[in-house]
Amino acid sequence: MQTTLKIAVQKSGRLYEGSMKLLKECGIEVSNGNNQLRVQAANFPIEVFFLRDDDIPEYVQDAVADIGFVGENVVKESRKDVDTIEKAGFGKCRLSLAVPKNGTMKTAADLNGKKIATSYPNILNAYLKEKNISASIHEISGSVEIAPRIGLADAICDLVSSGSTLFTNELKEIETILSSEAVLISNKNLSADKKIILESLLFRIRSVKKAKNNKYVLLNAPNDKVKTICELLPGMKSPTILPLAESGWSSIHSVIAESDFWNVIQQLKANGAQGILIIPIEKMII
Ligand code: PRT
Ligand code: ZN
Repeated sequence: MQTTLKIAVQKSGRLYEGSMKLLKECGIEVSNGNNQLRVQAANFPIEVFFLRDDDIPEYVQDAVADIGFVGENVVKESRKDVDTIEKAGFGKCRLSLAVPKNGTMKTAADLNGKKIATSYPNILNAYLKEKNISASIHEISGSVEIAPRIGLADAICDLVSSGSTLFTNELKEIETILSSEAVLISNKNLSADKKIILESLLFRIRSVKKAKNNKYVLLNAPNDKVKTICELLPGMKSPTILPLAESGWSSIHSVIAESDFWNVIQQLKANGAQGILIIPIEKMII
């Protein structure tokens, strides 16, 4: 029988879409039409298990699933014995301390002697210990942001992404304890067969991520500016230069990092580049 790798994905919630989209971008077809608990991919040796996110670290530790997509925040809080092998590039958020907007507390040190509500007691406890802050932790499982208003706690420690929940509840962020995103975790004792499938999946995930972080750039430049412009475009190896039908002009093709994008574009224009096209890359294999 052919080996399959069992991958845990959040059944519904904030990580479901991102996980399924990443598998699709990796060319893996998974249909979850009937809201099933487990589905075999059509064209890759993996079987997807749909689970609650909080259960994923334990299931991966216990080899119910071999690997899984889950928030780093959940992995750290659960303290399960699993390997974190790759950042997945979605589900970004931060675990932060927040206090009433109009109160007197301004820094984490002001939390000494106070009560903090959170769903992340383990991470918060480790942070308070490290910073030598003596505060009590009140563990609640949901709607943490209303705790100060109803007198349940003085401050909160909760996940933040846009900040609008804090804003609506008249809270302000005073410290980030953890920056988080979805990660791929793995059981520590995968068989050799499963490791091979995992390597192949990782190769695809990395190619997709690399492509997202880079753009393909095409531009025209007068020949006397080609050298200067090429120096601005680091490229994968070196840029491709092709002569244009119009004499004295060339077309330059290269790849630039998303993060350099606007800086480089300004400099290219300033150096005589024209007709600049920036094109998304679907997969990038180096
Ligand atoms: O049912 P199940 O147990 O599987 O799901 P869940 O309800 O426990 O989790 P879910 O779907 O809410 O979140 C899954 C994961 O998404 C989290 O563990 C994080 O890794 C990640 N994530 C990313 C977030 C957020 N962003 C986020 N903003 N998880 C929760 N939030 C909540 C936060 O708790 C707060 O209530 O959104 C609110 C704040 O959002 P902003 O945009 O107003 O700042
Ligand atoms: Zn959950």
